[in-house]
Amino acid sequence: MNTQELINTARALVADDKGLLAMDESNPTCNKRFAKLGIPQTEEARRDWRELIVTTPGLGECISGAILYDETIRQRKKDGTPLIQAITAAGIITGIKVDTGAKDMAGHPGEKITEGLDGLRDRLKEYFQMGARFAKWRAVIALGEGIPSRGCIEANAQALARYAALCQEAGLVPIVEPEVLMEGEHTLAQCFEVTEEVLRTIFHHLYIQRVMLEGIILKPNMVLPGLACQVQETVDEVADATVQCLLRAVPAAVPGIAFLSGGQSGELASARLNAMNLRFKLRHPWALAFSFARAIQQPAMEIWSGRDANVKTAQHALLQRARCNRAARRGEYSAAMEVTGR
Ligand code: 5MM
Repeated sequence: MNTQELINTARALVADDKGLLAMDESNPTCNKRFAKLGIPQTEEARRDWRELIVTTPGLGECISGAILYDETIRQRKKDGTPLIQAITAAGIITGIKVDTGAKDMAGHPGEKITEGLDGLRDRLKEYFQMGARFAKWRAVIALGEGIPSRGCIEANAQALARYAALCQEAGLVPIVEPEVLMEGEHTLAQCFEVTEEVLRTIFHHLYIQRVMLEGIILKPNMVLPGLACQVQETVDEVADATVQCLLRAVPAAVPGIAFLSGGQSGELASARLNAMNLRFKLRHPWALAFSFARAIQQPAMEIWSGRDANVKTAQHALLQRARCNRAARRGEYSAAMEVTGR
């Protein structure tokens, strides 16, 4: 493990007010999103979509790293250039999703455990040789009657820590992603309590597995009320709760926190990130950044809809959402930016 290289990569991922673009949807997830828009669910269409993204002019001004799926990292542009080459040319660091998905957890109805540790050391070696410099693993925690259980939190935290240790051994910065889901009637206070417990457990296991905290990025959920909760707090209340929770549970040695959007609208995700950076300026030890998939991609995908003629307009929409999120990192985002992009 080259410690300094890992630290440099982790810092670069959150430098210059940039953030990450998650474009690592597995084929079933990508196909589901395509199906809603009438886009063919083929390898070629998935390639075309990812090519559109990584060739967006100016994307590297706002995006520091792109998280790919195994199929994508092996794909080439229509002209034969490897996609990974196009990403590097744009000044973007290549990342790779390495978990093999969240599966039903035995003995724990309604809960999931993320798999993918078997053979991971060899897969990481290959991804590093291909040019990847960071990786991602997502644990999924659902809230509901009697859940999450301690067993589910512990098992997922241990898997995340073992994955992170293997990544650092291979020279890849691990993105540690615990997602407390938005689905449900739970309150913001309940999300806070569960998120804090999950994060504290994860950092305990990262310590046990000897993971160097300066060489990771945390990718958590924001602290939010459930989608079906009667009370939906304001943007500022969400920002305050999220940062308070993170201050309690995330060590200062971690260089960056890059939120997932989790199904929030692009506008809301930007507004909440903006409020965090504005209200807590200089009072948090880590960078507060983004690692959004839907909150960056969705409007562009709707415009593209699988048609070559729409590529340029879709790229414009993609860049606009990326710019809004870069502004949110500076506390300079406003709803007006959604129209002007600046
Ligand atoms: C939570 O999902 C991650 C962030 O995306 P959003 O900002 O849209 O919430 C995302 O990276 C996710 O892990 C990938 O899309 C992979 O998802 P699947 O379910 O296909 O493994």
